[in-house]
Amino acid sequence: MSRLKDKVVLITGASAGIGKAAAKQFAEEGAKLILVARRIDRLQELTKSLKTETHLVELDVQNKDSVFSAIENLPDGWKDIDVLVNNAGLGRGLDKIHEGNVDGWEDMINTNIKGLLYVTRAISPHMVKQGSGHIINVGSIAGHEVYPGGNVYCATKHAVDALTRGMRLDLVDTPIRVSTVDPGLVETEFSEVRFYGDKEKAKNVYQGYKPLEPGDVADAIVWIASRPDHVQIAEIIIFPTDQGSAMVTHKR
Ligand code: 8X3
Repeated sequence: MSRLKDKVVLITGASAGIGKAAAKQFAEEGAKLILVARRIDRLQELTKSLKTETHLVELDVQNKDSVFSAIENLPDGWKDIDVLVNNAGLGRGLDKIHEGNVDGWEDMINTNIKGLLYVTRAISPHMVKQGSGHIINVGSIAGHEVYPGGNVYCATKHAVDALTRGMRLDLVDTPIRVSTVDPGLVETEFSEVRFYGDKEKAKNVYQGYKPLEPGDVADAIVWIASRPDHVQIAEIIIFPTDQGSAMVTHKR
């Protein structure tokens, strides 16, 4: 039987991409899901195909008060979260630093760093109290390398890397595990959001080679979460076979 059967898994950014794929895979393992996203209609649509118990939370992780009150007000039966997948994240623009869009910078910092912190701060005390739990952050190769125009996005993902390592240190005297999955190029809505809805530009990012699919990353997340309690996978970096580094992709 799967080690994830009846575990409560909370996924942020669950309405699309890696979060959605992870929801599907955790459901197949028999986990109970708290799905968090801004777009509740998309979550409702997703749950129709999930054969497991779900609880949906409409929430923008940027909103500090809403994050804490949503976690505080989880209904009975959903309060004891076993696995937190900090997946919500976005990129905004690929402009040089002197031409950057400041609102886009704030969006990235507020979601990728501050949102992740709010959710973690709201949930981790319960994990410590219950004496079990697993925090899985979704980072990026941009947390290990910097590329032109990546400036603030890369900074936020470097912050996620630092926070993952910091959390692991702070929680070492508890049974809580902390892991990160850091993908390279995955075909999701990421580039469309990065380029403010420019579908053509976004499509171009994934052309000429085979990018990762969201399910490839979800595979790693679910594998990490299903290791025995004494096994803590620190970090997994995943590239498509056609990618050699953040900057090097082989286009055929
Ligand atoms: C997204 C991957 O390489 O576009 O995190 O930064 S990349």
